[in-house]
This record gives sequence, structure tokens and C-alpha cells, in this order.
Amino acid sequence: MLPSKMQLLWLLLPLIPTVSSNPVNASENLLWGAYRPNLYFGMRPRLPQSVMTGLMWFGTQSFSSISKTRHACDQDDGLDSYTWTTFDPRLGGVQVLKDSQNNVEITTELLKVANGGHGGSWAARVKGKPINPEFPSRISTIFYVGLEGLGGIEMITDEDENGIDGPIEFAGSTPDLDEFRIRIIDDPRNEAVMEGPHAEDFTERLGKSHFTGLRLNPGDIWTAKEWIMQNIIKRAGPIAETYRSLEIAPDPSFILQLSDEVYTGSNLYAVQKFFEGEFQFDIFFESESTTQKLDASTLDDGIPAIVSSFNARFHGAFPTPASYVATDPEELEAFTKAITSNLLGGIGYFYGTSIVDKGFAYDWDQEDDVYDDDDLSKGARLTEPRALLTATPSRSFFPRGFYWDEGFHLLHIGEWDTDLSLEILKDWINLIDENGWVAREQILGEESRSKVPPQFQTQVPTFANPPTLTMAVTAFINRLKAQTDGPSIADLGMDYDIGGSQVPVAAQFELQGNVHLSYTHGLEFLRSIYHPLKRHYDWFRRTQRGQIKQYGRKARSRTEAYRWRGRSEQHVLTSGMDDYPRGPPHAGELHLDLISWMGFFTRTMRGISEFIGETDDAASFAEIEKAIIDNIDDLHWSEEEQMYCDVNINEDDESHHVCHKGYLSLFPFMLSLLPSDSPHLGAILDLLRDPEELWSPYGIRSLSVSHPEFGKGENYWKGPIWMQMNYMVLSSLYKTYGAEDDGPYQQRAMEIYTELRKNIVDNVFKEYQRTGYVWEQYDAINGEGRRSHPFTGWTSLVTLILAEKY
Ligand code: 6A9
Repeated sequence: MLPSKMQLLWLLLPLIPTVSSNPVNASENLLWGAYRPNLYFGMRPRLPQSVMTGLMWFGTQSFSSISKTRHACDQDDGLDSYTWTTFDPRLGGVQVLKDSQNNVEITTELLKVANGGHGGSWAARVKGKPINPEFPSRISTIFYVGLEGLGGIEMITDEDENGIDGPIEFAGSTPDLDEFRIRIIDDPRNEAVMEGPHAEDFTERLGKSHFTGLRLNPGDIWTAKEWIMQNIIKRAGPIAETYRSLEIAPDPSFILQLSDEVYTGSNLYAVQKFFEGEFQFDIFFESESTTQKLDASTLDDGIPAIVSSFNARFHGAFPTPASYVATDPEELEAFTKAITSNLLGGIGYFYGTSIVDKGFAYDWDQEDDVYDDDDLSKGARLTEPRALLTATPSRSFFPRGFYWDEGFHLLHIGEWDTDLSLEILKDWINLIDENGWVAREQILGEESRSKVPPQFQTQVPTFANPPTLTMAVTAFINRLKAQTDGPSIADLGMDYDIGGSQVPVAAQFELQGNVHLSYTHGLEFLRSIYHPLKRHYDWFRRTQRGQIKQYGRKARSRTEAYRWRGRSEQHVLTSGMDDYPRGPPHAGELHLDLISWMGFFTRTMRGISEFIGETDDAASFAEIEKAIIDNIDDLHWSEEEQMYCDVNINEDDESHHVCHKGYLSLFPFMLSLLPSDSPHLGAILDLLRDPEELWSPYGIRSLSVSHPEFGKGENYWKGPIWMQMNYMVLSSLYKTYGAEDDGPYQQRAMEIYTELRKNIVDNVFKEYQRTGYVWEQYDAINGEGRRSHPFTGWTSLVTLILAEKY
């Protein structure tokens, strides 16, 4: 389907300029990964068109259980739970998947060996055991490996039309990975179904591994499951037909088998196994350039070693402060380990085109049409392919990159592995286009698009989303500052040397903990992202500007007012709070959340520019920040309602406040933009703490329970409790308004903080134990998990909340 022009672009890809400063060696062991988080288990390297692997399984109790073949994470599969319980993208880890409909608990273990200069090798072990040992557990597993781009792969174990006893081996090579071997080896203890009615008809194929080699269009490897199932069904149909008239059918595992044929020029190979009861088998991917050879003992010894080092490090990175009294601290830690692991295991590598419409604008946005009317690129168009390493909100429902989710993901990832958070940040920064725009939702390539209804696929270059990426930058700077306890670059000077002996600054400011970057390389990195980041900031100020001139209101600043573009009558998807109540769309609207986000963005840009010594910029950011803070009060505070509100224009062209008690009302407070002695703080804390309004025993509600629309309509942002918003509330209570000696509300803020933190942690944990999952949001009345699951995107922030990392 892809035009050959695209193929050409792929070849040119290395020539497309990207942020050049690669944190030194930080990415060496990040080439291979479980970077297909949309699958229950899928490996690929962080390369545009290369090797992709996947795992599938189905029960063989009946012929129909083949319709319950597991492959891509899917809520409709109804797995009881699945999560990485230990995972570090640099090392590997352990994932447990409970599939009681097939009466099997599958464990996937991954161990990475990074050396040799071509991304290294890895070993995976797939284990299974019955969930209920009273019942039979008959499982067929299929592991596949496909090749998308240049290179080749072949099966080097001799073909046998009746299947293969013993290991199956493949040899392949690609320009980036060089030569490699893949071996799939059974544990000697495995048992397969050997008997049953008509078993004698199948003796030659019993107990063997079956295989197929298929030739797909190179861009279609992600559809492997379809072709593999077709291969099985095509073979099974006529055989099943033979037995149709007989009273007793043969065991489905004799029939639901791959064809044991390899087509010439195959680029997709599948290996199928059959088990009864407990089983395990190993997959070894060995780069010819690595010295270390892999076998079962590598996994026997390596996995427990990864688990224990992970546990020790986790304890250090996310300690539970004594201030939190837990009934079962061990279970609680297993929980935060699992959600952190699944956030890390949810990191994916995506590559492909996306759909952008440069010309689209709603009526109320028309005057903002920044593109030429006769611009030929108007209309929905496929873009050039882009690459992105990113965390994902939900492996089942939203396995792709989301702009404002990512800032929160990176806060969490950065606490574990700062360099990894910067690797991801760098990829996002590379998406900032020449105008400064980044699409809210990154739906890169056919596989990603296949999960999104067409009406949601198109991205528009005037549409924004809350600017959260600088959260990761600020956290990094704070870490650099704390760990070096050192001066900023302004004090150091870039060519600082020690005693005239050209000793690199890094040697003087060696870092510990999870930051492997030296101080100098950290600065270099910050400098390399600064200009694109500033272009992005300028894009926000330019394209999301509000019309302040129309207001009778006295505003101290003539410039700082903002309005989300791209809202519809019912939704403001760009704000991230899709169906939160607002006034009617109007070109004169001003949005409180957006001006607050701009205050936050400006403040963080000020911090970054100060740190890297861009002093002129720092001064102008400081001015804008002040103007924004002034205008939040001047434009958005309603004295009658005693809350901050949106602004809109009525029929007589007069401005008025649009007030809906909920998350929106909290923004200036939630982003710590109000001074701690603000006269408005008391009213905000009252609103927050009132059980008749936003307060629930499970966290802060998105909309007040007293609001006429509470719980109505889609009820997405009309009451339910969201973790990232609660994290921001907790963060500003803890760091700003509840901090010692800080203002008249210090004690009140700290009391609310303590209660809220406990409510949040207890509820998310309780729901995890009750349902096996963490959820996208929690019910405003009873605290139950709602909507997508597992949702180990920003819901995993509960780990930071427990550890008080804000
Ligand atoms: C719809 C349907 C299989 C909505 O977490 C990602 C985003 C948030 O950024 C946003 O604030 N979620 C929140 O309001 C999920 C968005 C999913 C949109 C895609 C396609 C898929 O059906």
C-alpha cells in the first residue's frame, strides 16, 4: 500500500537532521527492547525497519478456543491481570500474564546482553502453568520473527514436513544489526499431548515443533497474526473435514498446526509448540558480534540477578517515607514495583507516517488561519515518516505517544533512570516542526493507525495540548544541581578548566545515583534542546493567543491571554480535559487552564535559560511570567463566585466569567502560580476540601458533585478522579503552599496534603488488588477503577506520590 516515494524517504532518513547531542553512551544498551508494548510480548530494536518479534498463544481444549488467540493486548481478551513485575529497559525483567479463560499463567522473562557494538543479544524465557491445577491446561504457543527492511533471514535447521524435534535455528542479518542467530529451545521437562482418539493418525507429527515461513509485504509484518492463523486454518480445514462424520474428534492440538512449509524469500517465520501442564522454552537472539554465548543457564542465573538488583535499586529510588503507615508494606511495594515496571515496559518505539491537515479550522478559529490559502498541502495528508521512543498511557487501549501524558511519564521514568528520560525527551523534541508545533497524538504508521477510528487520526498544526515536556527538563536540572551541589554554567563558564590543565568539568562534578551524564554533557544536552524548545514555546504564544483587546476588564498586561484552538461545541480535546464544561465556542474566549499552563511553561523556560546562561532570554521570560500571573487575577478571578474561571463574550460583546467548579478552577493553584499569601488561596482550599464539592475519600474529583452536569453525558471529565491532576494538587500543597514558613495557609495545606495522599494511594492500591489492574480514572462516588486498563501511564504516578517525589 505504501507508495514507493515512502521507501525512498526511508533510505534518506539518516540525512534528516535531528538533535545531535546524544547523551554519551546512554543509549548503547537501549537498542533492543520490548518496544512493542501493544503486544503481550514483542521485541524490536529501536530502528526504523528491522526485526520484529511477537508471541501468541491459544488453548487447545477445543477447536473454538483458537478464537481466543492472544497476541495484541486487548481488554476484550479478559485477562485477569498482566504486568511486568520487574522491568528495566536496560536489563530486562519479568512479566506475569494471567489468562484464566485458557487456564494458564504465562511468564515472560527477558534478559539483555549489550555488547559487541550492534545492539547486543537477548534471551527470553516463556513459561506457563495452569491457574487451576484441577483442570487441564493445554496450550499452544507461537513465537514469530519478521524482517521489515534490508537484510535477510532464513531457517537453518533442516526442514521436515512433519515438524522438528529439538531446537529450531534461524540465521539473519541486517545493515544495523549485522549477523545474528535466533534459537528456540524447549525445556526437556515439557510435555505435549501425545495420545487421545485417532492419535495413531498423527504419530509422525506428535510432540514436535511446527513452523512456517511466509513472505509478506515488508510493511505488513505487524499483521503477522492474521497470516499465521490463516496458515493454521488452511491446513486444519481439510483434516477436520475427514473426521467430521465420526463421533469422536481428534484432539484439536493434532490439527491446529502450522503447515511445516517455508516459502522462498520468506521474511516472517513462526514456530509453534504444544504443551500440557507446566512448560517453558527459551528464545536466544545472538548477535554474532557479541562474545557472550547464551544458553539456559544465562537465564537461570541472570533473571534472579536482575530481579534482586531491581529490588535493591527500587528501594533506593522510591522509598516509602515513615510518614506513610501501610497495613501491608510488602504488598504495597510489590504494587508500586509492578506499576513502575509496566510503565517502563510500556515504552515503545514507533516509526511511520502520520496524517496532518494544515488547512483545517473551526469557524471560531478562522481568523487564525496561519497557512496560505492556496497552500497545496492543505487537506489531510500523509507526512514523512517519523521515529519516536515514548512511554504509552495504556498498552491495551492507547499504545502510542500522547504529548501531555508524556511529561508525567518522564517525571516518573526520570526518577528511575534520568538518561532514559532524556533519550525519550530528545525524540519528542525532534518532533517539533519548523513552526514549533508537535502533534498531540503520535499515531505513527499503519499498526498505530489500526487502533484509531479514522475521525481521530488527523492532527492539525494549530492544535495544542498542555505543555508538560519541560517538567522532565526541570526535574533533570534539579537533579544536576542537587547531585553536584554545584554552580550553574553562568558561574562556571563553558570552557571552565581546572588549574589550566584542561580537565573536563565532568571529572570535577562526577554524578552519582541514576544520572550517568556528566555535568558538561548535561549542559550540552540542555543546549541542544533549548532552541527547538524555545521555537515550541513561541509557537504556543503565537498560535494560542487570546483577544485581550475586546475586554472592558482592566488587565495589567496587554498581551498575556490565551485560548485553546481546535475546540468543538462539545469538546476541548486540546486542553486534555475533553468534555469538561465550558462556555460556547467563541473567538473571544479565554481559557484559564491555558494561561496557567503558559505561566508554567514560561517559568520552566526561565529556569532552563538561567541554568544554561541565556541571560537575556531569562529576563524576558521573567517579564512574561509576571504578566501572566497578573492577568490570571485580572482576567480570570471572579469575585462573586470566589473562584478562577474561563472568560467568554456574550451577545452584546461583553465579557463575562464562565465558572464550573472542578479541576479547571484549581489551575493557578495546582501549577503553583499563586503566591502563598494570595487572598484567593483560602477559597480554593475550601473548594478542594469540601465533600459537597471536589473532595472524595478517593481523591479530588474533576467536577464538583454539586454541579448540574456531574456524572452526566460521557462522564469522562465530569466527576471521575484522575491521577495526574491529583499529583499536581499534591505537588503544590507539598512543595509550595504547605512548605514550612510558607504563608498563612501552610498548616491547612499540609493537613489536606496528608489526607489526600493517603486517600489516593489507598484507593488505587485497593482497586489493583480487587481488579488486577490500575485504571485510567476512578469513580467520583465509590472510587472504583474506570475505563482503560491496565493504564500504567500517569496513574503510575501513585509511586511518586507514595515516595513523595514531586
Ligand atoms: C480515541 C479510541 C480503541 C484522553 O491518555 C491519553 C488521552 C489523554 O491525553 C487525555 O487527556 N486520553 C484524555 O482525555 C485517551 C485518548 C484516546 C483517544 C483516542 C480512539 C480507541 O479505540
